[in-house]
Amino acid sequence: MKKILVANRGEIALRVMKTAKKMGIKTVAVYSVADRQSPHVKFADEAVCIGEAPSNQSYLLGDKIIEVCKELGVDGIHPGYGFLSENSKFAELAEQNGITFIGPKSHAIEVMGDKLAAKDTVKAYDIPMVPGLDHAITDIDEAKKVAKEVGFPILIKASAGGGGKGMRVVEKEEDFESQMQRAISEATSAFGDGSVFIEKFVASPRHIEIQVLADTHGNVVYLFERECSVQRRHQKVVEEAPSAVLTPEIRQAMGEAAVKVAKSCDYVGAGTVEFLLDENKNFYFLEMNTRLQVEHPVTELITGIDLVEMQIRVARGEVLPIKQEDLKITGHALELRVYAEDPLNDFLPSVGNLETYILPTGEGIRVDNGFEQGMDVPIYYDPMLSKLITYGKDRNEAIELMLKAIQDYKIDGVSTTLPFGTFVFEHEAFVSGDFDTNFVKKYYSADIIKENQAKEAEVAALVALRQYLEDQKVLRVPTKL
Ligand code: MV4
Repeated sequence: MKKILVANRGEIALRVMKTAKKMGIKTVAVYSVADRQSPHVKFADEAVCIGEAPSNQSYLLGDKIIEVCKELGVDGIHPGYGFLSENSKFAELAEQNGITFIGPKSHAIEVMGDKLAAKDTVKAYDIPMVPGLDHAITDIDEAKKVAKEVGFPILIKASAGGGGKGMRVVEKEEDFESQMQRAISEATSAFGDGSVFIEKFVASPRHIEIQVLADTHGNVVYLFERECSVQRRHQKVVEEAPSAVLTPEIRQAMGEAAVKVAKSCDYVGAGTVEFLLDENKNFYFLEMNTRLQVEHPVTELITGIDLVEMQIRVARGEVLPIKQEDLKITGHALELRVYAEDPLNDFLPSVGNLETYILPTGEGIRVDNGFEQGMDVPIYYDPMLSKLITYGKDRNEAIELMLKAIQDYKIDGVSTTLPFGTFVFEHEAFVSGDFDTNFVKKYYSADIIKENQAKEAEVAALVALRQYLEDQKVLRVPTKL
């Protein structure tokens, strides 16, 4: 593989190109007119404008991207995350044109993109799953019977959904039919597929996911877990590796289950198997994400493995150079997603110009960033500016480093999730490790950040006053003479 096109933008496009460059592989960027001045365009060896700002006129134009590959002699496409990364048709189109899709085969993408097909595929592999119905509801009486067996509350999920879209909790039997009808019509309009199924509702789960790597020779390894329980409305904000609560035994059991999930769909490349962990530390398979994830850096830091390098190597047909017994966890890593969103105003996107934009630096600090001072944050895409990542010898050290790095990250012109990060990393529940996916709902309100900011302003005023009085003393000296 001599030349890779990165079919993405922002921090992940840069992240992929950095590894390609390290491996001596040429890089091609594609960009929309809104991203003309973006760092990923400047960093690439070649760059091609593929259309207007809206992603359906640029980053989602699979045919156009394949055309660019053919014109420039590209032999591999890295899709990053989002956009075309989990589009099985695109993966297939690339392969049909003799270009390697750096990711799994279209079959694996397709199966894992459909929750019921995924459950069906892993069924023979003895993977723990949440009790419920393993096929789409067609018979209401059957569904009601299963709901009563597993016990209310239950959760209705859309088979085509993912990331929480199209889920409905049903508290009691009387509500079952109406909620099911709603779920079906929501799923039909959102995904063009009205298949829904039911599961027992796990009320306070932790979200734990396992990173896997697979080659084309049947080797699969797991690179331990990431915990992503701090999220709001299914949007992750803080991730860490390892989880504060997994024992070595559960870690191994989850890791081995994840490897089986990967094997069940002949997975190739880097993938993530999501699990729920309940209060009694039972874990259940949820779904598999067939891409490199946003939060992959925390795994890289605790394992010392460059996941993008591994993706490229297995895409070239190489045998995985790592064995399970070579892998171990060293230290602790945290990630805060820095979004241009206003945590004081319901996390609404806060677009504008990055008047000040200065990144924190230092040992144990990594910033996967896609912006520069002076740039506008475009309204067309996900408003994530960067990922702030810290690595320490243990969890407390990573937390301390993170709090300092947030202080040193200077952004003016837009509101960001940085103050929200301070709230999380100072919170007793986070620090102690006693939290679940309800963390934000349970503890967060804008008032807490406002109070913190008022306190900080008070401290700043006191510091200024003391300095003023000191200055006065010095200035008075000559008049005394
Ligand atoms: C669940 C659940 C409770 N019980 N399934 C949300 C996203 C999708 N991947 C699955 N999700 C959930 N499935 C059962 N049977 C709770 C969630 C859930 C959740 C999962 C992971 C991370 C954050 C979450 C927030 C709310 C609900």
